[in-house]
Parts: sequence; structure tokens; C-alpha cells
Amino acid sequence: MWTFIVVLAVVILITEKCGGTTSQDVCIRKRFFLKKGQDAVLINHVIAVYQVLSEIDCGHRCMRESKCVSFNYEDHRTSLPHVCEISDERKQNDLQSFIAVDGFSYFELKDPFLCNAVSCHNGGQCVEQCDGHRKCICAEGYTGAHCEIRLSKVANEYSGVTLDGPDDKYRLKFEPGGFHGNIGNCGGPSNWQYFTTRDSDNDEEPSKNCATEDHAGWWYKACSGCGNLNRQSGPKWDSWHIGIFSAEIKIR
Ligand SMILES: [Ca+2]
Repeated sequence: MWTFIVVLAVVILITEKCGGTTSQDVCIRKRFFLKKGQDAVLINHVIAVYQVLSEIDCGHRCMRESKCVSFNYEDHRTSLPHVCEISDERKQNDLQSFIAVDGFSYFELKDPFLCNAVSCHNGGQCVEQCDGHRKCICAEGYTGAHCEIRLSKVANEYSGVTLDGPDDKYRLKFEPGGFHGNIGNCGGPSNWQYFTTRDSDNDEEPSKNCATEDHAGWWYKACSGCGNLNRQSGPKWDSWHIGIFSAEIKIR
């Protein structure tokens, strides 16, 4: 039997799942370039020039450059490679720079990058998603659609904690009045509880195994209780059923 102090530090972060990673190729195929000029180019805004094998290759080059919104493609030659000039401007914003040049075509991204119109606060950066939406990637310590929410750490401390050994099924006990913290006392329901796993049902639910129900081992009294940092669907504690980014149990 050991006696020690347990400090629960629960870092709250309202998470937004990304919906899976889309490969760059798939991402590019979902975009469209429109040919908006034959025998014409946009000058004065070229940010890079490449030798490419096709207009698709040129489109790929543009896609890989976050500032690119259009490109000139040399398509009159039968021999390869062709010239690809990517630009950070559209012709409608500078018609004087849209000039006739035989053998070139001018393409524009169908959907403009709108990150310039998206405000990401507190050091967040706007990125365009494959589906065309924009999203702020927040700096550490911030969250929210525009990184406007500062994350906070919350922690509870339980003093006088006793964790029994395997013969007593790792029963957890707190001394009375040993709770201090700024998030709900979800350790309370675990007081004097044995540890339950799928193959060792020690909770107080007569017809259920809470480790099976909640997909996690814990010091259950009842299933789906106030707090469980091991849940398969993510930690929960007090009113935080979703959005806990990380949780730690520390011993000192
Ligand atoms: Ca049970």
C-alpha cells in the first residue's frame, strides 16, 4: 500500500477534428483552374517561373504556392517542357498588366484564396482546406474559429491518497477534506472504489461492467460517471464531456 499526493492537471482545449487528411493530389483535383485568356498573359505579378510538362503540372505548381491565384502557360510549342509562370494576382485587379502574347494561355483559380479576409488572432495562421473552406491554425494556448479563445489549464489536487495493491484491486482512497482545485471533484465518486477492467468487474453496477460500457478501465462506482480520463471517446471531467485536449495524473 502506498500513500502519496495525486495532482490531476486537466488541460482544456476545445478541439476541432480535421475530418481526416486529404492527400495533396486529391486536394488539387478538387480545385479548378479556369482558362480566362487565350494568347494572353498577366505580367508584373509573376512570383515564380517553372518548366513543366503540361498545364496540369503548372496548376500543381500554383497550388503548392499559397500566394498563387493565377498562371500563364505556354501552350503553343509541340516540344517539352513548357513555360509556367505563376502569379499572385488576378487580371481583374490589374487589367493593364493583362496583355496579348501569342502562344500563352492565362488561367485563374476558380475559387480565390480568401485567407486575406480571414482574421486569425493571437498569432494564428489562416490556411485553405481542400474543400475550399478557410481555417485558422491557432498558436499554442489559443483556440476558437479565429483563435480568439485563450486556453486555460485547470487542476485538482487530492492529498492523502492511498492506492491499494493488486490484492485489493488497486482501490483508490482519498482522505476527507483532501480535495482542492478549480474543476469539479470528479475524483469523489472514485473514492473507495476498486479498479475495474473488462476482465475484472469491480464496480457497483450489478448488471454491467463499466470498463466494457465505457471502453476504459477506471475506478468506477457507476458507469458513465462524473469523470474518466481513460475513455476511448476522450477524457471527460465534470461538465467537460468533450474538448479536453489532454489530461495528466501526476504523483508527488
Ligand atoms: Ca459490474
